[in-house]
Amino acid sequence: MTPLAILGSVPAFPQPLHVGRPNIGDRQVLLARINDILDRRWLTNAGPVVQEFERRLAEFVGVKHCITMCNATVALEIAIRALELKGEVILPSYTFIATAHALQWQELTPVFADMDPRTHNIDPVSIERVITPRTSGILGVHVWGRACDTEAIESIAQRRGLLVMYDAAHAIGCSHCGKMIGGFGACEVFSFHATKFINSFEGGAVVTNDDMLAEKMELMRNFGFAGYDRVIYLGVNGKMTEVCAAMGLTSLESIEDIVAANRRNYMAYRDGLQGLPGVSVIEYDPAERNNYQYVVVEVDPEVAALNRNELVAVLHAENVLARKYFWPGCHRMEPYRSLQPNASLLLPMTERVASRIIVLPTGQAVSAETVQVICSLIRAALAASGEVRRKLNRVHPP
Ligand code: T4K
Repeated sequence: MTPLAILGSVPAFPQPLHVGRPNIGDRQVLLARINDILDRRWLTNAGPVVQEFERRLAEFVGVKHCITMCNATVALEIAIRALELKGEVILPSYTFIATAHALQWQELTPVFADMDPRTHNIDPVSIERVITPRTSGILGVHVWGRACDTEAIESIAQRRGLLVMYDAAHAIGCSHCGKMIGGFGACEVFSFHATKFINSFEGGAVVTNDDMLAEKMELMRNFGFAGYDRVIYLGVNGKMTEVCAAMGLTSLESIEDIVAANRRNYMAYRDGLQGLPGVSVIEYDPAERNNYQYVVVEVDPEVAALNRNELVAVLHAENVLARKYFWPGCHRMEPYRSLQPNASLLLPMTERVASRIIVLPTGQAVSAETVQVICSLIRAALAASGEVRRKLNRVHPP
């Protein structure tokens, strides 16, 4: 039986094992690109590397326009403003806090809809329930890279005269009904944060097929400048730097290797955790393109021998820094918790699922052997659940 640190053994890993260790790509290619940037002395403001990254991203996703930004949060803010969303915008509560903040930051009201527990994505039925005369749009999120029900969302939007955009921070390299994510709604937003599958250190992009919207966002990310000394919009500084684009481009060129590593780890987790009552690894549709960047485990506390929080405590003791994304849901974080104290009444599935999720380490920095060790730790903890629970109750009394 695998010894457990929570019960007094040495931790399985001497160093912390993070969920989001960055994938680096070809270091020599990256360094050569950075050298060129330094030689050119053109460091930001839509330089040649940014332009190439945008062209290659648009090609990869199959859209007309790609506008890179300094991060996805600013990209969301610019897209929301360019679409002229007003009043209330409906989004899932089960997302990273940036989705809600991007609305609130502009003094719009984020209205939280519940999730479909089978997909973890926004539930179209719940969207219908929270539409009011003040609603101007729907901001869907493709959680874990699994697409929202875009058909249902777009049909609601058409019927009710709403705009639709998507937060696709998790979804570069994924498809829906055979079409790459990036081409749905009025526009979609990708994140290239260091912890993302494709990274540009920090970075994001809005992709769209709408020429006017693209032009507007391009101006908005550069203070609204339409030429020397001529400002035609309220703008901000949302630009991506050349060095970030160099990293992004290099990362994009390694996409197949990164997906292969993610997929290998995902399969190893699935095999390693198979047959454990109440513990399931979420599925990715094999008929679609997936990036497998998140390994997400759902723990049913009524069936599994330990609950989610207990398993996370066991893993942290082993230096496996598993995460509880996106617990407790945006509606339970500030300022939404104070502004909308009753939001949870309409979010039963979000509350239920958010308390069951564990996200496990993966990516190129994690080997298949490491995955096997993590799986045996989970198995061992569940097998010794009585002892583990007693120990945890002593350390953190319930
Ligand atoms: N929409 C959605 C749906 C999102 O998930 C996100 C971001 C956004 C919008 C906004 O995108 P950006 O504005 O960030 O482009 C992390 C990321 O920071 C965040 O980008 C991501 N979602 C979210 C899901 O995860 P944290 O605060 O939970 O973790 P963080 O950044 O501390 O990193 C996680 C672990 O990775 C760390 O414990 C250590 C390790 N790590 C981190 C960094 C930065 C490394 O090993 N190396 C690194 O360089 O948010």
